[in-house]
Amino acid sequence: MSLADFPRYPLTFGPSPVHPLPRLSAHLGGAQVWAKREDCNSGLAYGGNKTRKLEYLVPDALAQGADTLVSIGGVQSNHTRQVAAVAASLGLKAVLVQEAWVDWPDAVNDRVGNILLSRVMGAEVRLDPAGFDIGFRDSWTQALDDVRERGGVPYGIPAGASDHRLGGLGFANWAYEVQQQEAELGVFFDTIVVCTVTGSTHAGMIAGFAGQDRPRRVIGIDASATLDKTRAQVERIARSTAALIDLGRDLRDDEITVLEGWAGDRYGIPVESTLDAMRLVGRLEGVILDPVYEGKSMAGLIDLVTSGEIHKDSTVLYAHLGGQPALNAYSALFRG
Ligand code: 5PA
Repeated sequence: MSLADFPRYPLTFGPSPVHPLPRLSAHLGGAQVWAKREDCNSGLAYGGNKTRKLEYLVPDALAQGADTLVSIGGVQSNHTRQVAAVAASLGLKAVLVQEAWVDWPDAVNDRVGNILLSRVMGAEVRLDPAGFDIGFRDSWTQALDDVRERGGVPYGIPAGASDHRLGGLGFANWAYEVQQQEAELGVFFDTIVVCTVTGSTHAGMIAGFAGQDRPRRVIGIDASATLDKTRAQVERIARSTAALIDLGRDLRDDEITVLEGWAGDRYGIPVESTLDAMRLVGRLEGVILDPVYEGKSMAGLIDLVTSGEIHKDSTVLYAHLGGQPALNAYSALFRG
């Protein structure tokens, strides 16, 4: 089966916007930096990268007769907020396990931002004390069982909609969307920079770009601070997605690049480079990044461009994957 053969339920506005970041590019004095904006890709609760992945999971959920989407993430998970929005828009229920992924002292951490939005949209939110882990969890299995016990038909969506047979398809499709937009804009992005945690965003891109003629670098910036798990998951999902869409060859190891150095010691806790990147892009471009994901991947991009690791002649596409609602739980960092 090729990618076009998989059913896709539209949840986005269409191709997400692509535009240059001229003041950031001038400031860095190196490569030309552009952004592709998954943070405004949909009218469903601000959208984001999961909305795009879910376009390929929803037909499967509907075909199975599901009436409840069951998923998992941290208290400020963007993913679970997008699951809540998609469920609402389809007339389904949502059960969300919200784990204590980040030990963050903000007094309103479990009341504002993403979790607030999920509650507004009617999701059943279950707070769970477990810490950060991108793997499968008993609490999630329990939530699936609870729905069945009540007589419902659950559809399980793992963390970040990643470790799922169809999880890589949304961003494999993104790769083809980029190719189309390049043709329209008369530009070629030789380097893509993307934040990676549960892995299927980056992995889907790798599989999608691998099917195109012109080679390019797809650089994943780790924001999990559990690099080995994330790298293994990216590799596994990239290979399974490539097989699923009949790439016709194995991926080479050099097509899978996850860089460390900008996550800090812990998932969800911004470090100085994260906050510097957020301020820089906010002040120069009026573009908002979050302290958990995009601030970290942008910090990576900034360093790679200024060090010349991404060459001066490069044209770089920064994948902005969303995440701004969580900023409400980090207000103390920006008071002074
Ligand atoms: C997330 C993920 P992947 O998990 O597909 O690697 O994407 C990383 C990522 N940017 C990048 C933003 C804004 C994200 O929300 N978020 C998770 C969540 O629960 O929100 C899955 C971890």
